[in-house]
Amino acid sequence: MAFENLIFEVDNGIAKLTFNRPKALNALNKALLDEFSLVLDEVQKNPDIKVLILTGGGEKAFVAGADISELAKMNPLLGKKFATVGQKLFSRLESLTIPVIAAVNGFALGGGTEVALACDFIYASEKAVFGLPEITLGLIPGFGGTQRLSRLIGTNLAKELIFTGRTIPAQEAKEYGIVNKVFAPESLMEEVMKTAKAIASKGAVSIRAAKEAISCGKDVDLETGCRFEADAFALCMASKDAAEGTSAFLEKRKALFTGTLND
Ligand code: CO8
Repeated sequence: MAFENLIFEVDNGIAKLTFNRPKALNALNKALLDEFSLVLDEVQKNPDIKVLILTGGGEKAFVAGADISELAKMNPLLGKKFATVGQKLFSRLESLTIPVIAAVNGFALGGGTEVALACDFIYASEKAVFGLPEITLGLIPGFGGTQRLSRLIGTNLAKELIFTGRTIPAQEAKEYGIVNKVFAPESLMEEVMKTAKAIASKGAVSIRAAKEAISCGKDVDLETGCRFEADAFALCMASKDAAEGTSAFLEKRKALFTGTLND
């Protein structure tokens, strides 16, 4: 698929979406969000895609936020509409059944941090900078940032960052649990690919079940979460992967997963 603001590639079950407006530091304008939505349609339709990676084109940025030149022209109704479009899109991203890794290679500000927070986890370059600086524009985060950041790092820390608009380097983001791992810029994509390949080599049914159990369980009490887990576990037992994985262990060989359910 050819796009004006994105590059979308699929290779051996691993899809990579590169935000690609380097002159505007990959800022999210309306056209880019429309293309992003088409990519999510494709990812949902294509069962061969096992992992999705998001990253930024050019040398400096992952995504430097929503496009401020578009925001500046919005009235309240258009602002609400744009925020809702972005929120729905990021919720769709978050609820993809396959794992999504954010490879944050530079500035991830405002909408850039918000899109990364909607991924399953974040690997970052030492050059990456995170933050929700909307307050410095007289705004607040509008693509889910007030919600996802506070759920991830706690309300007090989220309030401090959002009220001050302070941006933070990758290492500090790692200390807060926003980022899983930090790498030298030249190793970032190699390390992300290593993890993506490791995930893609596992059974797609159990990866999906694990993601659903964790995602569905995170906002409910432990007992309800454990019920989700038992149902997800039962789904795995209905897959050829469970038969293959357990037999392979007992036969001391490498499992070959097909990601399919029993006939
Ligand atoms: N929108 C539009 N253009 C941008 C953006 C942006 N978010 N960020 C950078 N650019 C453009 C600059 O205007 C500049 O363009 P030009 O060369 O034509 O002047 C080009 O990218 C390069 O940027 P800089 O020259 O500023 O590069 P620096 O290295 O000096 O600085 C920074 C890099 C620190 C990242 C700086 O560009 C910056 O502060 N950018 C804005 C960051 C920001 O405030 N992001 C939050 C935006 S608001 C938001 O994300 C809200 C999300 C929810 C919306 C809800 C819907 C209503």
